[in-house]
Amino acid sequence: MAYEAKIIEKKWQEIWDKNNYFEPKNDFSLSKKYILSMFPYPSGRIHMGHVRNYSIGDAIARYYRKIGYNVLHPIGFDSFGMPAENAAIKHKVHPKSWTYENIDYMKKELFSLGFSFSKKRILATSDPLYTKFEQEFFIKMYEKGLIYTKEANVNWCEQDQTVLANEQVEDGKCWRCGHEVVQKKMPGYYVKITAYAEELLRELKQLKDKWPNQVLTMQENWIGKSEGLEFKFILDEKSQEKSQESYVDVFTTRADTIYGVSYIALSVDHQIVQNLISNSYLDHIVIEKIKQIQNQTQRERQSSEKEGYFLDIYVIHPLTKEKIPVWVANFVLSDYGSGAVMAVPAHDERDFEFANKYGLGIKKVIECDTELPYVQKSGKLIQSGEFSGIECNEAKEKIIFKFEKEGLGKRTINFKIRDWGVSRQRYWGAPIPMIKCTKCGVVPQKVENLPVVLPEDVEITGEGNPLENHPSWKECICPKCGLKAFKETDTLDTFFESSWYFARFASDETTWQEKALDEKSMKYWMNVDQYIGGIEHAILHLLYARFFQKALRDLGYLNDNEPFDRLLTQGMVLKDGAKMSKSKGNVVDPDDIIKKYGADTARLFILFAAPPAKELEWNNDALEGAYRFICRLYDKAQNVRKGELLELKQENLNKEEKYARLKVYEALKKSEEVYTQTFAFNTLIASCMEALNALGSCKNQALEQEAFYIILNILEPIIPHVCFELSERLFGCENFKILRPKDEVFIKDTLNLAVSVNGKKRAEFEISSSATKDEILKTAKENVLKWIQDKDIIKEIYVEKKLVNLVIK
Ligand code: ANZ
Ligand code: ZN
Repeated sequence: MAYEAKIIEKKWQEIWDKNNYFEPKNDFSLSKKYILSMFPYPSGRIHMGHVRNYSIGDAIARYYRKIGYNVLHPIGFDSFGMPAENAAIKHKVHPKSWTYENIDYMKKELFSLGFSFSKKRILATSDPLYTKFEQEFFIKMYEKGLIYTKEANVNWCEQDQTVLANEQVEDGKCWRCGHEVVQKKMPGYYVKITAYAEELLRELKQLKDKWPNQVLTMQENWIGKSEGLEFKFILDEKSQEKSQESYVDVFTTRADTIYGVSYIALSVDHQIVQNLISNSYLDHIVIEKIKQIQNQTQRERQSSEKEGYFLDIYVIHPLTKEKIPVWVANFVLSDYGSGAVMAVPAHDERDFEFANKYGLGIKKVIECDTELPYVQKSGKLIQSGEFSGIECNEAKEKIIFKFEKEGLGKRTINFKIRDWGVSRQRYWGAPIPMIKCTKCGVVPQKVENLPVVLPEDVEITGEGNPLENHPSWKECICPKCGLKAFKETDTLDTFFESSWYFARFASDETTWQEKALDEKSMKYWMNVDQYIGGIEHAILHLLYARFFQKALRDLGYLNDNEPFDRLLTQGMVLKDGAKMSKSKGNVVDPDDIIKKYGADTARLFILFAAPPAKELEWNNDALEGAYRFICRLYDKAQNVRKGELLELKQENLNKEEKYARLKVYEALKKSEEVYTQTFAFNTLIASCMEALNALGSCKNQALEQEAFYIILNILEPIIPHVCFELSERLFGCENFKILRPKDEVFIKDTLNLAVSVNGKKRAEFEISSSATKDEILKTAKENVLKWIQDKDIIKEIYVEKKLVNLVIK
């Protein structure tokens, strides 16, 4: 019986299919595990990153199934989005047929890898049924004030001709195509993620040790909570006249440094700056520069060299009454705090750099021996009036207290996170279910008329919004007044779809037609026990999904506060040191591996080559190695006695046999922690290999049987086809349950003892733990004959289970 991967893989996939092996049970009295790997975008083919992601998830899901859990392990497709439209432009195919053909192909690929996904709960987010409920959520959120529309500066990608969320701009470039992002004022819909900023931050604490630290830190920084003081600097009389404003509001986290303020810096979009421009108080060169800065993203402004201009106006310091110059500066964000900064060069990096460049004052107000800027939050205040001599943290509190008491300012909390802009000017997305009526303004669609579906007859040219350009699609009747109105022609950001698919999966599929989310299922299946996916989603998807969970909870759809209990971020798959990607031409196609070696080899290799969270370097030799291991397992199984397990008595085993059995049980013991805690599959596989080696030449049938029974069980989640096949042949498949480790196997029945002569260690020997003291001393002497020959032994000392010491003359 040679190992024929193709035949057995096909056989078992059919059996699993026929018996609905991997469908979740609707028996809610069982203990459950919801294991989810991030669903793929249907780009065309499965790549090695997918294979890795799904091999990890599948191993975990199969393990829990094996130990008796009711397991939900679904898969679907994140199927709206730009690439479908780009394909339409390039290959003249309809985005819909391109998408669904890809889905069909990728489904086949996924199932050929033997992943234990539920087949009844497969979905694609571009399905009209999915759109229907998504639009329902949109309307409910809109009615609750969690979605609103406004005209605002947005990130615009010229290449993709669409708006991007802040989270989708990376270093001033489009996360998708890498094109420069520009600022553009446009109307759009916004999701009020800021309403949950506090909760999103607070609950990160509960995810500690369950999510990777790196992800938690990234989310914490992105949410960016700061506590500080907000207060006014009054403009002097002449400056009020010029700027038509009476004061500048600033936000500071360092109220303790207030005596060190030497200038005020305004953002380029600040009202005062705008007023000075329209009243012609600024030089045209300066105006030009300001406009240039306005065209940059906030991020670019911050990363460029510090740049600014004196505005020729002044404010009065509220405590010292000094006259302080006001500047406009590129590093001041217009949408953070009040868009103005009280600059303290002596104690802030940016303020220092700017002051140095433009020769502005630098006043030290915290005692320190180091060079400026001194940015630590410790030390006593100096040159700070009544607050001099006080520790800065305490002084900060006192100053805030004073400002609040005298009505000059107030304690404020600011968040960096911004509301999520979800309008996209593209075709292949879920239409935003809103109507624009000239009489009634913006009106939601009636829920009973959902879904609002996309027209099929569109021309996709890459220029302009295809729904806007469609001759008739947008025309409709206003649900409020019945007059002619227009549909919103923007579609939703695809991250909207991926923000709730996990909840949809958890819903019993027999309820899918009627409702978005089935309450009983939500209670039972949510939240996801183990989520597995790429680190690239650390902020974007994982933050949106957490928001959605909370919003849906508050709309009464589900109960849990957090969607994902535990998160594993898998490392990238590399080849020749670089991420596998089409553009680098270093991809290995999973299909080729399956064809050549079989799915089990692909799975084994990918789980053996590196711990899941680490990068994995592709290695053809290791791939061959994985294949050879499976062949060897297969080979050895030939000699194993079939049928019922024979009785195996520990005391009847010889030394080699005991050792082999110990190795098998060590692997078994390890399997539990690997599958449920560490996910260090590589070490578990190594243990199985070791056990198989130790079994080497053992001729004990009972031992071999037991060893195979256990090893096949341990490896089934990793190489399921092979293990199912061999288990069936050897034991009949129904036996396929994991054994508990037996303690007796771990009890060692020999001792290792050292022998010293006059305190100097001379030898070591192994002896049965049941040996008597006389036997031990006798053996000890035999081991050190060389040193005690012809000598008188005056003392024999035995330290129990440790050593023998012989004292000679
Ligand atoms: C004076 C000061 C002195 C500051 C000092 C810092 C250190 P985080 O922690 O990120 O919230 N700031 C306020 N509004 C700003 C804006 N719109 N654009 C850029 N910077 C702004 O940062 C808060 C600090 O960033 C504030 O505290 C303010 O500078 C600056 F030794 O005030 B600070
Ligand atoms: Zn109307």
